[in-house]
Parts: sequence; C-alpha cells; structure tokens
Amino acid sequence: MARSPLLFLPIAGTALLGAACPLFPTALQLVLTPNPELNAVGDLLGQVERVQVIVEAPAAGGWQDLSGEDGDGERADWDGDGENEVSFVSPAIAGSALPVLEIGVGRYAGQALELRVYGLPKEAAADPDQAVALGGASATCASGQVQRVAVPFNLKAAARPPRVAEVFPFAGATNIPYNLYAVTVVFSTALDHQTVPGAILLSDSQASPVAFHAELRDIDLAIGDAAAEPRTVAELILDQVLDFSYADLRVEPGPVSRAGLGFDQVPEEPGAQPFLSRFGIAAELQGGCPEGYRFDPQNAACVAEMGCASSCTAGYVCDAEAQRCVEDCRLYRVCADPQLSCSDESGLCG
Ligand SMILES: [Ca+2]
Ligand SMILES: [Ca+2]
Repeated sequence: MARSPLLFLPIAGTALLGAACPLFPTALQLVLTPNPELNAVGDLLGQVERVQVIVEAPAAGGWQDLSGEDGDGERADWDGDGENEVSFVSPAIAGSALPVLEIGVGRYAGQALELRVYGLPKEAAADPDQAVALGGASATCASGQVQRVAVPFNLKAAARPPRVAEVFPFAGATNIPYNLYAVTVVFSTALDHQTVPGAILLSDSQASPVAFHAELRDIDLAIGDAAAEPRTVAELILDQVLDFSYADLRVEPGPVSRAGLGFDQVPEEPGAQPFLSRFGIAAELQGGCPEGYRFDPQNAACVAEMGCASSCTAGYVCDAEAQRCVEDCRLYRVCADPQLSCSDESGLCG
C-alpha cells in the first residue's frame, strides 16, 4: 500500500497512536477544534462532508524539497499569489467526531508551516471558495516528532444560524434622543426578508408597542479580496417620538438565513434565544442631538451615526476603516482572503 502523508484518524484512535509507531517519523496531527460559542461539533458534521488542507511552503521555491512526500497532495497556486501550495482533501467524514488530520512533514522539520483548513459541503469540489467552514494554524514539527496541533475550525457566518451583529443606537445606550429617527439592526448574514418583520419588536417602558415601519436591505461587507459577505439590515423607522424613559428592542427567533438556518442569538445555549437591548431615552436635548447623532432637518429627527467603536456584539470586532463590526478573525485564525493575515492583536484581517 502506498504511503499517504495525509491520514484521517478518528478522535477515539488517539490513545492507540501513542503506542503505535507513527506512519511518518515527522508529522503534524491537526486536531480540528470548534469554538463552542459559535458552533458545536454536530453543527459542523451536519454541513462539512470533507476537509481540505492547504499547506503553504515556508520559503519561496515551492515544494521540490518535499521529495515526493506530497503523495496525494495536489500542487497548485491555490491562493493566486504566484507560488504553489499543496492541497490535501480528506475522504468523506464518517462517524460522530471530526477527523484528526496527519500530515507528513519530511524535510520541512523545524520550519514553521502555515496551514489553512477548509470544510467542504456535500458534493462540493475541492475548492476553498466553496467552503462552509474555515480554520488554520502555524505549526513547527521537530525532526522525528509527531506534533499535535489544535486548529480553530468553525462554520463561516453564512453557514451558522443568523444573529444580530450590531445595532444602532448601540445596544444598551442610555442617552438616546427622544426624537430618534430610526433603530438599525444589522444581521450576521443575509436573510430571507419575508421572515424578518414580525420578529422585531420595539416596546416602551409600559411594554406597549412603539410604532415603526421596517425597511430591509442587503449590504455587502467586503473584506480584502475575499467574496463579499452579505448581511441584511433592518431599519426601523420610528413613527412616533420616544416620550418614555426606556425602550426595549427584541429580535425573536423567526428570521431565516439564505442558507435556511433559523435565528439564534446565543449559539452555545440549546434552543434559539432572542436578541435583547434596552435603550435609555433622554427626555430633553441640550444643544441639539447628542454626540454620536446628527440632526436630520428633513425629518426633524436625530439620526444615529453608523460607527462601531462600542457597538459590536460578542464575536465581532470594530473595523474602523469600514465603520462596521466584522467577525473576529481569531475565531478562525486565518482570513477568508488567503492574501490577508489575521492580527492576533486586533482580530482584524490586514
Ligand atoms: Ca499560492
Ligand atoms: Ca441557542
């Protein structure tokens, strides 16, 4: 039997490995590690059929030093940077655990290898653009060692239940103007618009409904050269002034994403949870609209400025340039656009 550098071992086989002689004297074992705050192993298994690993050569010149150990790997310029990488694709995942991926390192012992891991959906070609899950690691394996590496591996936003990514005014804002023009809700992905309106509720301090009409639109959030990330925005245009002390915004489970997934604000809790925010309202305005708002003379109302410094919900970070909350790339460790790298400090791709 030909030796393949890429093996797929069930998690349950871990104990056996310690006793057995590894197939490759120098190898990396990638342990795919979902973040439970985003998705459970079962969520990934429901959508990921195969795993594609793309290994970046540590130095220019490609993979000629690998001496044939690329085995089943396919050399190609997978990220379009003019240099070849090697891609390995797993067989279809069977069982109830994510596979451990073993890669023979050969002469690259002692050198840092950059690995990108893609979760391919059913019937998809081995193409990173089709991936529904993403992860990556940088790993160095000493000669003669078998090195285990935990690899963050999570479903991409469009493949997870939709939730609220950001809201304007900021969730929990305490001094919003009584003549606010609108409350804006930005969802984590694009939704089926028909499923949205009835799910959004706004109520006053007496729990009575606040009158508004919703306008829905989709925006594309482009990060680098990667495929744009579509999101649905619901603008709740207020039909009354806010003459009470606070207002409660509630987004109930109900909206469904384009991928057919139902809303859930808290993935780590079983069942679907709503999004909740209470806004405190200023009865009087001293000197016009407060900071963070601008006056709109046409509607004689204060409009919340879209800015993200303090508005991002869990799992998002503020991209000051785009003035948007974007997904924290540290959840994947890599960026959807392979030309960009994820900053450990900011969680932004750059
Ligand atoms: Ca390349
Ligand atoms: Ca939940």
